[in-house]
Amino acid sequence: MDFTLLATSYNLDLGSIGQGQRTERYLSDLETCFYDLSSYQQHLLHANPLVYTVSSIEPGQGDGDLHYGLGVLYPGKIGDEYFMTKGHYHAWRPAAEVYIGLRGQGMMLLEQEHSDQVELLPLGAGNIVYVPGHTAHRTMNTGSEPLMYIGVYPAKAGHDYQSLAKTNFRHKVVERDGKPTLIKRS
Ligand code: S6P
Ligand code: ZN
Repeated sequence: MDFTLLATSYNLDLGSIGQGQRTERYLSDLETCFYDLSSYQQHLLHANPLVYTVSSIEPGQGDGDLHYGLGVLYPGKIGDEYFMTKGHYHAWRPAAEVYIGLRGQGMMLLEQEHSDQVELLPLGAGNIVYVPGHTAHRTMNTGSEPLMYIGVYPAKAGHDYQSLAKTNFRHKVVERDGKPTLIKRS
């Protein structure tokens, strides 16, 4: 256990948290995510913006330990599809997660692995989303300022991106009449 990580603080104006390990994802890292490939490639010809960062705090690695991370997801769109995270299952499938919205406006897409159950839930300042185990989850920024949230999850959860690499979720979330709309992929 790293006792120096028992207390930390976050700064939403800086989008930073304590001594968190920061991961950066640029548009070019998300090539399997956006359905409108020509808009995606067009965008990349002009710029490769930072889409999101995650800064994680990992005090312990035991079976009962928790990790948490501050996510900062920037606003933007590719065609009619919002800037989003890659999305993942937890490698240890039973691991659930709690997302606490701190600033901005967004949504979470949840898809259960072994059923057709799908949820599109608000995640912004004032919202909390519980992600059950065995559930793929992805976050979208549907607003015009950075979306900031904290996710708390079992230390042994891990990430499984591979299982989603082909299907890229069963649904996409696009803007229709100014609103986030869930559409089943054909
Ligand atoms: C970890 C948790 C979040 C995500 C973050 C980025 O279990 O769900 O910290 O890592 O939202 O998403 P992704 O799909 O790139 O890991
Ligand atoms: Zn997760």
